Amino acid sequence: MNSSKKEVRKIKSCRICGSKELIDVINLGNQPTPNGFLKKKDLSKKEKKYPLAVSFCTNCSLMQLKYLVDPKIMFKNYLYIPSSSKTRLEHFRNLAETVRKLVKLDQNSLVIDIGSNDGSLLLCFKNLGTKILGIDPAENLVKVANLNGVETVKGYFNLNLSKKVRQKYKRAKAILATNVIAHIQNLHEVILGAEALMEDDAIFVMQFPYLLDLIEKNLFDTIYHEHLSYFSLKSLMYLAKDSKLEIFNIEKNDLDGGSIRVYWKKKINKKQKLNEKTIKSILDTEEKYGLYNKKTYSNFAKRVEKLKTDTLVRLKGLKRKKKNIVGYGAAAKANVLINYFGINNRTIDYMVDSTPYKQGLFTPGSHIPIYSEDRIYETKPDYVLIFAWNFSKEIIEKNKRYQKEGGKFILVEPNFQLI
Ligand code: JHZ
Repeated sequence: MNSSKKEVRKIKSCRICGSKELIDVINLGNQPTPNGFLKKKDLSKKEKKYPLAVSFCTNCSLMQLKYLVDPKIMFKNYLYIPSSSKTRLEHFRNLAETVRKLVKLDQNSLVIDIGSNDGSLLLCFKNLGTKILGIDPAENLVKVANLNGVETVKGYFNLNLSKKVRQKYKRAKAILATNVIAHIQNLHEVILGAEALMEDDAIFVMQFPYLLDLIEKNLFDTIYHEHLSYFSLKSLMYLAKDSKLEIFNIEKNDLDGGSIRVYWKKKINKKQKLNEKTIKSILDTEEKYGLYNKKTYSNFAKRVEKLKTDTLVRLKGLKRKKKNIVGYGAAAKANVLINYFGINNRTIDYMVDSTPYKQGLFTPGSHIPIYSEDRIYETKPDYVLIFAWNFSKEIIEKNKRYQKEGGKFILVEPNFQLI
């Protein structure tokens, strides 16, 4: 079943710079939303599918979804939680430590997390002894976070909500937004909202997967309905223009295939040093790589098409030899890859996932059942395809026994490989 007009709309201009010069990059077809896991009783019902395609703004170089799905459909009841991975939790602890040092947090400082999910990141700040507050639109997760002792306001972050929060609580010493900025339609409001909520010497820290890594490593499966924007630094510089905030530093890290962390401050705040050298060097690297050229994007689309063909040939080969294959990590990106490649529950017998909320459900589109991780040792499949490739190290490490007993892992990106 395809979506109704109200639930999805086509963009007309770039969300950062307003340019209408948008070129098509890749079309991943009509797909269900990537976290739209199904209960058994819903498997016979027609699933809603929405177009999944991205465009590239030739002016500011923001890659962005061509069609936007109503956020209520995706975020009201949300099944993804960051606490299902040790690697991510460790990353959160380091982030909290970095922020504490930068702004000298104490017991009176307020730290606000936008898209705070189950409160995992804020708990790291609570352990450091600061005041914390979450903001998240997912009804189910707001309940979980509050139960975890993380006070959380239910809502989508914008200027209006930010003013309400400022009135009820106070201004923050640090605002965080990890893996959430890409989900928000009005980015200028995010900057205005953050500015309204920040103490004069506060910082605002964003982190998200980096466009250059996505293109270079063929990470096409991180393109999905929840991610409206795929940022280059150049596009962020456009976002910063005319605002009262400025980017004072950028750090790269390996999380989620390669992410960048962007540090913002008020222009009036002279306490934080402006790291112009790093900013310039990243902009130069983007230019040299060709991140602003149309050709880079058409080449990317060709490589993804080839990856699809190669992967299907290899998987069919294994199935012909009667090998059984299961999937590891019912991530959002798993569903994009599965649905774009046209893989089904005859190729992948089942998926395992550490998230309790996903176990017992079925993957959207492909209807593959999801179990807890132990099942691998009960059925001993020949191959385990790691869909959560960003955690392949953690997954392989904790499943050494599976490999010892003769099992093999498969990774698809950047190229199909057996481990
Ligand atoms: P993970 C989500 O994408 C959605 P997803 C969101 N839109 C976003 O931006 C990114 O995160 C960052 C499982 N797993 O974190 C847990 C195991 O089973 O890459 C998860 O379901 N065993 C907010 O869904 C999945 O894999 C393990 O040992 O692509 C990983 O999902 C580990 C480590 C993970 O996010």
